[in-house]
Amino acid sequence: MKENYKLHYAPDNASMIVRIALEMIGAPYDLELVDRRQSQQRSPKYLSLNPLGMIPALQTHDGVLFETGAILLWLADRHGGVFPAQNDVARADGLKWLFFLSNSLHANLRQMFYPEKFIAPEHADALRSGLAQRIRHDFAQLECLVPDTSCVVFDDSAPSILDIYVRACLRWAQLYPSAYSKDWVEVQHYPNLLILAKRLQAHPAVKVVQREEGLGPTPFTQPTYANPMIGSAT
Ligand SMILES: N[C@@H](CCC(=O)N[C@@H](CS)C(=O)NCC(=O)O)C(=O)O
Repeated sequence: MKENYKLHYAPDNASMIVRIALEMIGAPYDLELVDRRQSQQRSPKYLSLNPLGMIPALQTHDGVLFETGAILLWLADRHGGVFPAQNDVARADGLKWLFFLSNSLHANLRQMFYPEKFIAPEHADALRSGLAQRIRHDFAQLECLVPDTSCVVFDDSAPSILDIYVRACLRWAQLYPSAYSKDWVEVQHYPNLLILAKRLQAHPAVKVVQREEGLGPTPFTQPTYANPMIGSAT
């Protein structure tokens, strides 16, 4: 018998997206906490799994995967049901937006949350104000997609990895940077994203992760800081 996947995670980190996908797919997995209070993501043991020192990493029978988008696509291709398959006409759309989420929205959020990794401290505020504009524009692009019923990849009747990824980004943008005005992202401008966020947070797969990672009662629409029983988000 093949071993379960092992997800190296921290509560409310990008691993949360993968964990929700694993729950949705119904794939068995074990968890290994990366303790952020001890910066374990930079420990030699973790770097041997993900040399980039970022969470998540997923151990599979094919080796270790990292980068959230790559893990999601690999899982979707292996298990089906959460992203258009190779022969589905919707796959082209799906790929465009998956790469956009990973390369643009998620990457922009990363700079917004950790400016010290990208620029000298005295320039952090200027970087953040430029990024805030770009991130609002990224969400606005996604907001326009939702009413387009031909775009099956943003369809809450069968949530996709894109739906999970977008809602996680929406959650974090409402919470972080923690010492920053909480309404910088102006979520009221994205009513379509919020409607689907409300539906997604009622999904049984989300409920499991919400409970286990202490994400609060409305993790996507009105998020509160994670209060996990084990580990910490930052
Ligand atoms: N490009 C990475 C980004 C992952 C990422 O930003 N992970 C954060 C947690 S949400 C992290 O590891 N932060 C700790 C650090 O950078 O030291 C991915 O898509 O997986």
